[in-house]
Amino acid sequence: MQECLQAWDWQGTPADPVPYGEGHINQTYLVRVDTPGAPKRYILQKINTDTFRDPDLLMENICGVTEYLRAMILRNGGDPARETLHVCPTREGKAYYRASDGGCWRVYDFVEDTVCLQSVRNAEDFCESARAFGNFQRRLARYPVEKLHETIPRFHDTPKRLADFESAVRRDPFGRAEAVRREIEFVCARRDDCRYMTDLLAAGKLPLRVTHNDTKLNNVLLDSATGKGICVIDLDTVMPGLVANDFGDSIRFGANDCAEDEPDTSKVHFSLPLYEAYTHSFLQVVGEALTPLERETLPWGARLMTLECGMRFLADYLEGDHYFHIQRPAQNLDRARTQFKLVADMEDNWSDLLRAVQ
Ligand code: ADP
Ligand code: GN1
Ligand code: MG
Repeated sequence: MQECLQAWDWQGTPADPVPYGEGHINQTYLVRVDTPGAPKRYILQKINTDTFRDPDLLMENICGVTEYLRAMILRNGGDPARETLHVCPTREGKAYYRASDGGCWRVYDFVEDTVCLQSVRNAEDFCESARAFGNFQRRLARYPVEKLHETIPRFHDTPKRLADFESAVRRDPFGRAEAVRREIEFVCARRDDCRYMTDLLAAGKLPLRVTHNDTKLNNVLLDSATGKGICVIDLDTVMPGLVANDFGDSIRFGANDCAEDEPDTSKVHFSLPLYEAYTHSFLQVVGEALTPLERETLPWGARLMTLECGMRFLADYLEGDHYFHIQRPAQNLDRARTQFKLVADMEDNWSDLLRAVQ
């Protein structure tokens, strides 16, 4: 850690980094620097290079997108220090530092006076996250797509995720499959659903847009004074994708009153009012830009992002929890179960989900 800290010119003395946040992928730390005048805070992150195989291309994406957003925010009279991430270059002017042990580290300015929520406090929070993600997508609508690298190939290719899941079940390297037969059956019964969006894409009926691809509530920062959604973070997965997936991933995480890893599924309920609130705000911001079919398929985005995420959690559980960080055994199984409960609830309320979008 000391070696790594020396790679940046902190303009003061950095305190020992403290683990921060609840992301499942990278290792995130808060660094406080006592500078002459006010102390300054930074986010120091160890990039998960098992997940993001090519940190050069990853950081090229993030720098490209944040510089583009910065210029646009400035043109519109906004405050780029609060409305977009800012990558702090190393002493050598690089976007990240490769340590002697091969670990890859990056630093962002900490976006101050914001809150990052793990669940919505009220519908207004959820609407604010919808506006923030909607604006993010709108601002990037003309970003040169050819500049974006695919940081995780086929990230939201649900049939591919299904195939990976089925392979984990077949291999069952930890002998865990027998005890989760019911969950496996749940997925198998929905095999055909998995192709719904990818078939439309393959048929040329849905456009690819610049999307975030990981639009959960804790990837947006809200202003702590006003509650306004101001900064979209966690840009590792910005890639060409489907609008419905960005919409759907937000719904998956936020449209319920439980934690993603709630062990008691009887407490997990899909919230139609929260879904309606998000839909309303999201469409207010991006609605005009969507094709009729994009709009119609938003509920499918919710259903499939939730199913896909459940399959990913369950596959990781079967494979020994090597992808998503866990703090306790069976946490990934609990996560998978909450997702499946939400999918079942969405199916039961399907006509309401469709109606809200109309
Ligand atoms: P992961 O990919 O592991 O989810 P994130 O980039 O989402 O990592 O960061 C993890 C957490 O750290 C976020 O949920 C948020 O709480 C916090 N965070 C990340 N970047 C910033 C930032 N620039 N300012 C304030 N908080 C941040
Ligand atoms: C991961 O990185 P984080 O915690 O914001 C994952 C998402 C999942 C999410 C489930 C790169 O998001 O795809 O939907 O966990 N990110 C990656 O909570 O795999
Ligand atoms: Mg995150």
